[in-house]
Amino acid sequence: MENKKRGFVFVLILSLLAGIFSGVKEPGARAASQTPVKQHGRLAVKGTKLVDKNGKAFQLKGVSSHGINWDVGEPFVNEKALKTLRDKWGVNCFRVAMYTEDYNGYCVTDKDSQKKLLKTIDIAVTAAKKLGIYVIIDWHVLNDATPKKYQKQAKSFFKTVAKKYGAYENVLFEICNEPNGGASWKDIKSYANAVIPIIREYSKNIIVVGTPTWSQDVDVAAKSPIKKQKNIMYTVHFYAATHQESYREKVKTAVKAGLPVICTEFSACEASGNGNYNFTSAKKWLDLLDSLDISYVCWSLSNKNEAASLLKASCKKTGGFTTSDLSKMGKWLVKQYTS
Ligand code: IDC
Repeated sequence: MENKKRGFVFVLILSLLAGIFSGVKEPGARAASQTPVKQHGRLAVKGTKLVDKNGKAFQLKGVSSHGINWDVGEPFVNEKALKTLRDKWGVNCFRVAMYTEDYNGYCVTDKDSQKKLLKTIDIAVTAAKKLGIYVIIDWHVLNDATPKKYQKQAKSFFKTVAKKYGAYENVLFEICNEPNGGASWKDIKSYANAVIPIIREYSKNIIVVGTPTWSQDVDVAAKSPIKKQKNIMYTVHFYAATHQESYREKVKTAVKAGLPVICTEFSACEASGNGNYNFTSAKKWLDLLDSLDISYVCWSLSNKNEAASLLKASCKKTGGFTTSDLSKMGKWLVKQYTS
């Protein structure tokens, strides 16, 4: 080959190789350029559906922290853990759950602990923003039964977090996890009508409202939804070994009546968070929710020795989990989210 031709072929090969290698990015960099939030932006409600910035139906597939007021919850709320969830578990949403009345809950603890709880929420929101995943700030009403009990504290809490994070595209607000006991839909609505306008001063993002009987009665909420507010969703929670066909019917009824439903908490175990798994029932639930484009979030990222924990009790890592760190529930979930 003449020198000139040889030179040409050499340059051609070099440019081909350069082309190939410029397409091979470091996995982290690729993930960052295509994060769920970059792709889907600010979410909204259209009819019964959660939609993305292009108005297309969009499903959140998430994991919830355990209570950040407990040491089985708080340590797992960190960027490294959330990155593993995004990159290896197929998760696009993290729920940061802060109990209000149970042990060390926001409304029953001292000022220093309250500051620490706010700091943990900040870690979750900051990490989620950086990683481009959605984050739900959850006011975890449980032992307190009615959200009316700490309405004053809730108003002040949501003012703080909405002011701080309300402009972020990736933040959702869940204003009462599971009203129960005597808390009627009327009580919940009265609470929601007090808290929603405060959030709306700073944010147009999705607000999730709990429903009566531990967030099971979406059919009841559907009969009388909250008026004059946009981007409101109503939550149904299920623990598949306890809640079966009749509870799935409630979801169908609610959606048929036009209610935008989201599932911010579920597991395949019993409602106690423990006991047996029923993966057949759990699969039926996810199939139903998929068919209706309903988002779901699994309880919980913890190594507590209970069935709902996604990590084994022996897992001492707080991030960078591998398959061997996952409980039976964790393995099942990752399979659902990644296949
Ligand atoms: C459970 C935790 C458990 C904790 C308990 C406190 O898994 O470790 O001791 O709360 O009462 C819910 C609640 C959620 C529960 C979960 C399992 O929203 O807080 O977590 N559950 O019982 N609703 C139905 C089930």
